[in-house]
Amino acid sequence: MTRKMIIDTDTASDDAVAIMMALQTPDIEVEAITIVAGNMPVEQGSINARYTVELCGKDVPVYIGADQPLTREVYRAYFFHGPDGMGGMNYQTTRPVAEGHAVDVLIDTIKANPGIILVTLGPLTNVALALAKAPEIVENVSRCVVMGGAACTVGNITPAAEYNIWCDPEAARMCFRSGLPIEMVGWELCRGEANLSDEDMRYCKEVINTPLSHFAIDCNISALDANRNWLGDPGLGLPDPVAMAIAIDPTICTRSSKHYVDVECDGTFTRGMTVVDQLGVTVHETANVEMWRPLREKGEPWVTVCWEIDAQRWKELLYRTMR
Ligand SMILES: [Ca+2]
Repeated sequence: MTRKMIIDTDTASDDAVAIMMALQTPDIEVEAITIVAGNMPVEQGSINARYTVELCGKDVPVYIGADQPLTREVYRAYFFHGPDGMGGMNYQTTRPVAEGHAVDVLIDTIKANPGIILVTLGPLTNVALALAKAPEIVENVSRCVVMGGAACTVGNITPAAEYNIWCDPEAARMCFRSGLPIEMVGWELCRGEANLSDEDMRYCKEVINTPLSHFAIDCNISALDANRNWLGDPGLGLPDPVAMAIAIDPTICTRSSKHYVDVECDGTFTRGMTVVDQLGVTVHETANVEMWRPLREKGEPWVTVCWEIDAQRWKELLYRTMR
């Protein structure tokens, strides 16, 4: 049986690999790709997504959405992904942008496909706008896999926050409070042994040696550099593809648990921090945790936090989709 999916993305190099993985998975049917502002302006993100769709030989429509966060000024990630978001490879496509606004497409597609899987690979602006317009869509989403946040650990854009959540914290808060069945895949899950090592990248290019395997590594050349020089990781970190791997095969996440998660919007040092009630302390009636009441009143914790992945199996899934 095929599973339906819709992908919301600020398509830069790791998003492109995640999109490729979904398109290359036989039992996944991607209904639409919606572009949000984040790493890239929406026009560039849409070129990168359309090029990826074309390279995979598919026909999935790509729609443009919000070109800035709800209330903040947008902050791009050129420093990380290169001027085009694709390591300076400047891929071009003749495929047109699909007509319609991403927010309406999210609403209509989710309404038309009960049980659909929503995967978010960028700031949550489009999804928050869709929820504001049509909160009932929450009921139709079977899983909402969010690449975003940092569960009880360091951030990547500030010491406290991961980029997607930090970029539009108000939107993220709306999503985390909405009741969407979020599976939070923090950026930390792509670090360390989940990085592609030099040997892994050589394997992709020389052993798998397909147009897709070359594409996946080539477009991430800036990201590889930034990951090593800015973040001190050993190789290439691929946050969006790790989230997509879990969306495709949930058993790649080997340890998870449900918690209340809220997003810091006002903090001087902690804007965009995903605050996870890991120990369940907010259930106690104390003045210290009064601000968690809106979440408690919605019922039991519903956000699934992914804590660990099987790094070898994530890589095997990635390799399979390159062939
Ligand atoms: Ca992204």
